[in-house]
Amino acid sequence: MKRNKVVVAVTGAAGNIGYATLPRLASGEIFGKDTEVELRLLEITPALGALEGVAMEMNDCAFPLLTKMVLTDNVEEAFDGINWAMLIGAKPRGKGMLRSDLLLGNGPIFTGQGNALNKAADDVQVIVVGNPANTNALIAANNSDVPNSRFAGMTRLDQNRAISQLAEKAGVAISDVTNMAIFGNHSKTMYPDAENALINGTPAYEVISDHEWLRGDFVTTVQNRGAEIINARGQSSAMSAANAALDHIVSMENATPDGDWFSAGVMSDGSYGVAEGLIFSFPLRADGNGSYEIVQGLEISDWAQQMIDATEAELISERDTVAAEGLI
Ligand code: NAX
Repeated sequence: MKRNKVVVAVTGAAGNIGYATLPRLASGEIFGKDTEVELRLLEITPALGALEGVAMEMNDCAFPLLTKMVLTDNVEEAFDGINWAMLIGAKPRGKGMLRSDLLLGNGPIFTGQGNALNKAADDVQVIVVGNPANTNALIAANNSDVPNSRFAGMTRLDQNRAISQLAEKAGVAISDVTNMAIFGNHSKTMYPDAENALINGTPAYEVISDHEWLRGDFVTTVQNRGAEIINARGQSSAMSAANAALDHIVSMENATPDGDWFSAGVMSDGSYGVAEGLIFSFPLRADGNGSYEIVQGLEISDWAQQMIDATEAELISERDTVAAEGLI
């Protein structure tokens, strides 16, 4: 999509993922070298000082395309007239916290932000990164007049992780791996679908003869990669998460190359038998004008169906938890 100017809100802009996101948004790499960028940087009040520091660094990058930055703790101001919302800010999962605690702790952030998105531009698109991303996106969508199809929960990092694993195993370049779908939740139940992935146009299952790996370590490595990075780095993925969120924007802004697809959690319309109304990751194709379709007709083996059923069950339970609290 060609624009002269784009206005992007980034929540949690002083956080780790925000720090890795902002320079690339302003560099021209995401929206093109002819598109001016205005940034709305939202933080909680105690983090505004840190945000000032990030903004100083952004100024010191002297990006020619960056026309304006608004630093605020007011969500209405942050979302007024925006074309893209990157909802990154959320409370982190503390020690001993259950996933349900995280859901209920972060839920109210996304009711308020969903509501404030009513002030956005008519073409606004939303990518939710803050965890639990799928259900946070569901909460935001349910609390907003913006059409449901504009909300996505990020599973692009999982897609990128899966592509990287397949490329390494097959000994090919990253760009040789295509058609990598993630089904379901951004969580340990997600299903990275190698059965429909291609390597240089050939099914991954033909190129990689180690099918035990494809159904075993490949899946668990992708599912557990976030935890593995925390163990190694002492902090959760930030550079790769920022990169994935930006990849998502590029994929939504441009027509998907022929025959390929990308993944994001979007509102289920019942495709693949998934309960309607969940934010569920599917293979998608974008038309380059702000719309996408869920790719239909992929072959799903009995084993894959069990994986999809498990991640669907988790998302249904998350939905029921937030519904019981009146968040949707
Ligand atoms: P940080 O803790 O470094 O930064 C989060 C920032 O959000 C903080 O600066 C905080 O002040 C701000 N914040 C909190 N509540 C806010 C609110 N109501 N409005 C605006 N800002 C608010 O975390 P970071 O490493 O940047 O991660 C951010 C989120 O991404 C976390 O929820 C994390 O779990 C999630 N992730 C999602 C991934 C995905 O693939 N979907 C992968 C990476 C990451 O784990």
